[in-house]
Amino acid sequence: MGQIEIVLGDITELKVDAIVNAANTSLLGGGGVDGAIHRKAGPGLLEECRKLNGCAAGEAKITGGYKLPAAHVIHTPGPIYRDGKSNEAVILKKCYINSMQRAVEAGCQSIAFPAISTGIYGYPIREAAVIAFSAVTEFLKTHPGCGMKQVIFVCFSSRDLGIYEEIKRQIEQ
Ligand code: AR6
Repeated sequence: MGQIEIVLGDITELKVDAIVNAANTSLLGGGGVDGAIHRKAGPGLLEECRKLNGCAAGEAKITGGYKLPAAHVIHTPGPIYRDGKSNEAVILKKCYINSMQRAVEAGCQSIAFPAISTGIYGYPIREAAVIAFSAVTEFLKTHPGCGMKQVIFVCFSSRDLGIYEEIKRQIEQ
């Protein structure tokens, strides 16, 4: 767990090797964190995304960071939350695992995640945060020597920050 940090703030301001975008399957931009990332990265990002032919929910594709301080953006469409019984947890876990995989393949040593699916897509924050921690912890355990030194969970509200900190404490016990 030593590599995992939680911060409150705007993911578009982080100077890390990769930030993760909670995208949609078109990869052509949208609202929320997706909109913020595209606005700050500039039109080059959209141009590169157009060539990717979209992305299925749970999968992840990597691009450059353009005008962002981050070197890369990893785009992953999360599940749209329906009732909690429609494969949402499986898809959300895949978002974290596949994003870690893309980052490691690109030689990234630091990565920052937003709380995927918990905004416009309606995933309950507490359940989503448990999945975020367990997926990343599992990836780091099963990929020793992958070179990932720092995983940052970026919370956009102090309420989300409190929930993430509580879950981290529970897991560390
Ligand atoms: N930095 C960090 N976190 C942020 C930022 C930011 N700048 N802005 C929002 N968040 P959402 P989703 C948080 O809605 O639920 C888009 O239209 C936000 O508070 O961005 O996966 C896409 O194109 C929440 O905790 O993504 C899709 O259509 C988290 O990021 C759809 O929204 C995710 O909220 C994806 O919905």
